[in-house]
Amino acid sequence: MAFENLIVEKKPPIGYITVNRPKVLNALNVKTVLELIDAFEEMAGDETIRVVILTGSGEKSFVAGADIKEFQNLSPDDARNYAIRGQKLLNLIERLGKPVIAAVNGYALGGGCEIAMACSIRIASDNARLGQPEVGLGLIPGYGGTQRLPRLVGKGRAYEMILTGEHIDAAKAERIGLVNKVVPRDSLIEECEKLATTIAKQAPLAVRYCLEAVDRGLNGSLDDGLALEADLFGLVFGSQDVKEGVTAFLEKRKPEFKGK
Ligand code: DAK
Repeated sequence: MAFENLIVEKKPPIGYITVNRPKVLNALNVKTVLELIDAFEEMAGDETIRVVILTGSGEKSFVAGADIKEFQNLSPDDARNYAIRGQKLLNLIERLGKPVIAAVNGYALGGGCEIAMACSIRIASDNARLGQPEVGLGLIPGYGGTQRLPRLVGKGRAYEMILTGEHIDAAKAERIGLVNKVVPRDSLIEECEKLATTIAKQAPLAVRYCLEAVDRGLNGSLDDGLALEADLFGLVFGSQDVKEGVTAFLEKRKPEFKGK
């Protein structure tokens, strides 16, 4: 599949999606959102890909938000379609069935911060700056920022970021739990690859069910989440991988998981 605004690579078990509009700091126009949907669907359907790394081109930016130029003549109907497309993309990332690591290599603002929050794990370079500046444009976050940010950092800190629109640096983002880890810019992708490789060694079905249990569980009550965990725990016991994992441990060898 050919992309105009993305670089998409596969080095199994890792898939790489890079937003490639460095001149506008990788701002997301409609075409890029549509291409991201295609690229993530492609990664979801490829069994050789176990973890996806999402990043931005250039030295300065992960994604500096939605492309503000496209907001100029947006009708209410356009805005509605805009929202539907964006939600489709972010839900796809969050429910891909395989982990997505955001390699936050600079500005992650507005829709950029929201995309990073839909990823399973965020690793930031030391020059990263994150924020939800929408109120300064007369907007509110529209790709889930009002929902995912408080879930990650708590209500007070989320209010502070959303209501002031201020950017925070990588160290603060790590301190409040918005990113998992901060690493030097030059080793960002390498650090993400190390993490991806460790995850890719685990049983694929178990990884998928863990993602589902955490993601769906967080959206409901504790009782519903525990019931879901029990169901998935039962389901995973029907897999060949659980037999392989347990047998390999007892035979003191490395397991060979098949994802079945
Ligand atoms: N859109 C379009 N162009 C952008 C851009 C953006 N978000 N961010 C940067 N650029 C462009 C700049 O216009 C500039 O272009 P030229 O002037 O060279 O043509 C180029 O990128 C370089 O940017 P700067 O010259 O400004 O670079 P600086 O280093 O001085 O500043 C900056 C970097 C990131 C602090 C600054 O560029 C900036 O503040 N950018 C805007 C960041 C921002 O406000 N982002 C949030 C956008 S609002 C919705 C769902 C979601 C959303 C909306 C609706 N619905 C459900 C309906 C999402 C909204 C957003 O993301």
